[in-house]
Amino acid sequence: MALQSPPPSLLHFLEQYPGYYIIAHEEPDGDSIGSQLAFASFLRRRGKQVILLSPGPWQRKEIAPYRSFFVDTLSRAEVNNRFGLLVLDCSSISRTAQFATILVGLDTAVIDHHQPNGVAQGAVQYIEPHAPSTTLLIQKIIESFGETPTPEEARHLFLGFATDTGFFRHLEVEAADSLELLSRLARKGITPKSIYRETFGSYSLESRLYLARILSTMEPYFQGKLLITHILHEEYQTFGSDHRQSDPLYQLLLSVEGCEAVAFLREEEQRKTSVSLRSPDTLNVALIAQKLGGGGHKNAAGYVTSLSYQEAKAELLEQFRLVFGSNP
Ligand SMILES: [Mn+2]
Repeated sequence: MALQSPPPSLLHFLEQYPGYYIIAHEEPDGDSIGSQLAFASFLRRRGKQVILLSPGPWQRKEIAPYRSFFVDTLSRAEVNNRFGLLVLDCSSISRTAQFATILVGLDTAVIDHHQPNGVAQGAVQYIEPHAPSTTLLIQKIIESFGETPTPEEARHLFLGFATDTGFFRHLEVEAADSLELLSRLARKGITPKSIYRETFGSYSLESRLYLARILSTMEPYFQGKLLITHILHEEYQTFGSDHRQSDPLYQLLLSVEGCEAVAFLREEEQRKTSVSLRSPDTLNVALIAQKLGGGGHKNAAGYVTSLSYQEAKAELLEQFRLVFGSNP
């Protein structure tokens, strides 16, 4: 399946302004940050001013080295109204926390690979739900101008692709087109090996104990079709927020025989629980996440609720009861 190319309206948008704010969703990840960095570098090469914004919080190790390139506060008075706004890896500035009210009114283009939950923002949209990462869309934009990414841009683009695809594991029918784009990054000297070492090595021992703790909370429901794990507010504090990584957790649980979905509930505050959903194959967890106020992809989705862990779990089990048509 060929990935859509950027619409002419977007290429025009990128010529139109002397400068751009580039922002992406809160809780940045490799894809949002990699997309922002590569895009900023490319636009600067074209003589544009760029201000990179990120609402944070910065929780992931693989993006930590880039934090100093991003601005995390901006007052309404400081906003340059001659700039355009580029929203990446989400389709609404409502996902940008403190910036959502500040950037209202700027001409906006949205570049995203999620199916929009509701109406996407911006007069200009490049939304390709078949793209496994936003970085591939940025690469397609760069190539649409007849340019190629610099080696540094290529490294940022590869990083986003690698993290959003669980290092290639989640690629499906879009693989052929994606790997063609990737091959051009590899020609710049960016290899899976170098990105893997940079991204998935050097974790603290504590981060592995955190995984062990979560794994030990695993409860099977619906005859093992749904596996639920969690961490409570107090414990979440104890483990600290540095270098937490849950991808290996999903990898372990999704490989359990008979498992059709995995849920990880993180009670962040007494009345705030974030829920991550994964499925190995056909079960579409994005539909459940959307019903409960979130979004995502068929096999990886999530939402945040103002419920305690116990309440959030009850609400989630009710949704899965409808999916499986039986009691937990
Ligand atoms: Mn993404």
